[in-house]
Formats: sequence, structure tokens, C-alpha cells
Amino acid sequence: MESAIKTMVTTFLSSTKGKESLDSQSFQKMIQNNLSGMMEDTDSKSAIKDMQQGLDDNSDGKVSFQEYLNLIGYLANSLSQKKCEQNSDS
Ligand SMILES: [Ca+2]
Repeated sequence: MESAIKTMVTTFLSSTKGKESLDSQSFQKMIQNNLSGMMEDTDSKSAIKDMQQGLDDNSDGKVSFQEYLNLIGYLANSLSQKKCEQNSDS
């Protein structure tokens, strides 16, 4: 658990390259390098762009740490729902 949280934070920090937020290019790279196993359409630039716009609460064209956490929350949520479905099937 602790290592997962550390990974989440260090992945964001290394992806922003010292900036406060992820711009389009670094967001795309971060998704493709880290989340292609968990997310669909990670090889589609337009799908990633749509995803970025969906996360961009303050519409500044960048993904802040808080907005990134929303993505993680969304992925964790869908993962837990998948697990629940698998458990109820068996
Ligand atoms: Ca934003």
C-alpha cells in the first residue's frame, strides 16, 4: 500500500519534469508508459486527449496533481467493480 502511494506520487513528479502540472505531451507519455495494461485506447492520441479534457476540472489544458488523483480514483474504482463482478460470478 505504501509503495503504491509512493509510486503514484513519484510517477506524477517524474512525468511533470519539475513543473506543477502535466501538459498534453507529458500526460500522454505518462499514460502510455504506465497505464497501457489497465486502460483501453492508450495508443490513440485522440482518446488520450479526450481523457485529459475530461480530467481537466479547471480547464487550463493541463492535468494537475489533484486531477491526476481523480484519474487514479476512477481507475481504482473501476478495478474494484471488476473484482466485485468476478467474485459474484464464482
Ligand atoms: Ca487542469
